[in-house]
Amino acid sequence: MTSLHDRHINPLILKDLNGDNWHLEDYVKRGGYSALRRILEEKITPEAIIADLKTSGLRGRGGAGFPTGLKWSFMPRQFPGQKYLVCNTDEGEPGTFKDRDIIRYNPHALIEGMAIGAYAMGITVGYNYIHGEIFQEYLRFEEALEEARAAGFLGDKIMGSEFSFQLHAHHGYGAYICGEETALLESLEGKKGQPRFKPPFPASFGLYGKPTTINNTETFAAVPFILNMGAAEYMGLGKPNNGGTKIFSISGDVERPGNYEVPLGTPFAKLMELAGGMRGGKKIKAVIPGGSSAPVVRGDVMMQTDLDYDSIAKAGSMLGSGAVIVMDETRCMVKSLLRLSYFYYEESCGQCTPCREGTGWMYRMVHRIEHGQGRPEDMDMLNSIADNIQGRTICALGDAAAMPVRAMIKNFREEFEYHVEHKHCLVPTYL
Ligand code: L3W
Ligand code: SF4
Repeated sequence: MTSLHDRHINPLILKDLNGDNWHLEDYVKRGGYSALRRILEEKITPEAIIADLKTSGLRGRGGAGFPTGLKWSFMPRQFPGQKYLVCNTDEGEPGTFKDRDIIRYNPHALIEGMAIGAYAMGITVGYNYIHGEIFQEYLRFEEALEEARAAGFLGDKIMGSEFSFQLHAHHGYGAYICGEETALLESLEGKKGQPRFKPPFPASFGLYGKPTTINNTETFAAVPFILNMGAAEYMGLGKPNNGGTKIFSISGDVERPGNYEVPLGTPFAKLMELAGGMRGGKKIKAVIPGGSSAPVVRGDVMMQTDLDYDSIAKAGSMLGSGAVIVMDETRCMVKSLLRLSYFYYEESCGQCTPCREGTGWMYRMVHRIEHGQGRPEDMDMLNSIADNIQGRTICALGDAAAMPVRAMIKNFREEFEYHVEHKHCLVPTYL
């Protein structure tokens, strides 16, 4: 899967990438580092940059959609000690594969975005935490860092200004939970990657207990484009409360899976068209619109839904990280849920009893339904376990494990009941 195609709509981050033009000189030819240069030469104030981000409507692209300008404004300006900037490239959500393409094909957009963030929040040290299972991308990012340092875009007195910023890459070990921001910080500190209680949020107690701003790769990478094109114009690409473009990683039963950058608010049907439609002309059955943590939506409902935070919420799900998993009429929902529930069971860090025990319990129940040993009361029992996990854990993994279970049973209960009654799948085998 690659971002290297021309089927985006108004792309910014993925525009004009051909696989080889990731180097600093290519990025500069595309207008790269001009936002940082302008900020430093014209001594644009941090307040003005943060105000622009607020106007742009940029929201966190990692899953929660928290307003970026607001997050940046939390960073205490006059803090006497070290403050940190952290990028979360620990992309592990099933279905999500956009951040790896950003650091592989346009790494300098991230570096410039982080440098601008550091300037705006008065931070001198940053880290990019990269998922342990992606090696080439990690090496690519290290190369890009070297290029930026050699050209004076990182390091001491950037472009001859008084602004210094040291940025380092850190390669994780591949645990999904390290994508949760506080587990990531623990891991970066060299400890076991387990989430902390929030609050305090990283904004006040982050890396090594110091104020820390942590954003997703795509969020930082959007920043130079916003400042170059103008915050209002960026906002206008999308719709109110849903500014700008978003990269959607579309996978599953479509003809052309891959990353597509489109304005927020683009109809899902349009994204399907860009991705070549359903593979083999089959019918659409179900869509998980925001990474595996997002509740599944029936295909016919999704075909009437726009791709923005509010519209997807109205359809009963979440835009999340923008990973769109499409399932056709041949897919068994019980089997799909079995895969998902195994993932969360496997990835639970084990700190909270509802998550540690509940994910295993749900997995074993879905396993027995799938294998012809289900009981009529199992669906209600699964809902009850999910209820007892959701909202009762330290981090969002508990919710992420519970939501797909509830949504699958709500939207496709007949398939679960058929499995229990007939001890095999409802989906006709001839399809
Ligand atoms: C200061 C406050 N800061 C909130 C900050 C907080 C965080 C951001 C959002 O989960 C979701 C999860 C996954 N003072 C603050 C504050 N903040 N209130 O704002 O916080 P939160 O808690 O809403 O979300 P989260 O814990 O960051 C993220 C979902 O994303 N998800 C995840 C996908 C995984 C990937 C991946 O593999 N790359 O993205 C997908 O749907 O389930 O719900 O920074 O500190 N008062
Ligand atoms: Fe760990 Fe699960 Fe608790 Fe998160 S919810 S801290 S993954 S046990």
